[in-house]
Amino acid sequence: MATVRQPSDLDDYLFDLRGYLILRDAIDPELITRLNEAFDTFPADLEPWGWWGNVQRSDDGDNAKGYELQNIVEAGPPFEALIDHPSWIAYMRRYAGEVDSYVEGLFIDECFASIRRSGGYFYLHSGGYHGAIRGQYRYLNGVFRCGQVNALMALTDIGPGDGGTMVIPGSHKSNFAHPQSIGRDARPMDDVEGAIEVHLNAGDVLLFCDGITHGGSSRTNPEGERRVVIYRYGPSWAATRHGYRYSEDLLRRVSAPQRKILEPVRPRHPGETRQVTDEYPEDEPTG
Ligand SMILES: O=C(O)CCC(=O)C(=O)O
Repeated sequence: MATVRQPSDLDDYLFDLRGYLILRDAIDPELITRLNEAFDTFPADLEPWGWWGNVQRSDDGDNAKGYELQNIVEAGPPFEALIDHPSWIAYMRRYAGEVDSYVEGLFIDECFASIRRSGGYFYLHSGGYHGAIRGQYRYLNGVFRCGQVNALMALTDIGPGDGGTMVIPGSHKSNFAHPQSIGRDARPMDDVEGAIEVHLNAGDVLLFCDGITHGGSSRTNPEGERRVVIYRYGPSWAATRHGYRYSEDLLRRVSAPQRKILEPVRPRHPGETRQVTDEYPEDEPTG
């Protein structure tokens, strides 16, 4: 069993200050290889909004110049290994898991694979100003209460010109709209004052509160592609953002702790005698 990486005092300090952390070497090379091999099998001819099993192609318009697959946890074992990955799961629990409350726990409300090719970018969005509660950053009375914390996992090296994620450090607490921010109008972030581009090596993970102003820089390198997987974690009571439902096969196959993240609130059917205080018995067999 891999060691669970725990957030340090410095992690807490930097996450609070900046709204993001970089977890270096978070995914071991063997899993990176398996994830890249899985990417190689994605059907290239899948139409936008076409389905591949319980996974749907869902490109961000034409801006990303690439290929996105939503509900990617349904695409096989390497993606299942990411659900409660030991390098970041303790961070997610601490920052978004409603610690020390009656609804303690996590839920993955969106997960997707993203390939970005030359010319692609992701527009500037989010930030503390008029931020949705879903993406909020909060630390109060000794506990974090973030509405959503993302793990953006690099499967390829992402350096200058590769279309790296951009963030405005500290903007998760911003009380003002960025003067260069003009809404969801597909504006790239490249020349936005205060924004920095995050460079990652394959295996690194960018962990960020969704309330930070962020986006993706324009990919200028003509060759190759940027490959990332993004899992968004929220509190146990959250709902799936786009309405995807995890299949019974997946829910049966994964481990009990993983199932609890995918389906923290068990559906209740007429005739069941489970008490409401017995929402998710730990000893329930999952196979
Ligand atoms: O693709 C990226 O680097 C940024 C992704 C993003 O903006 C998001 O997940 O909300």
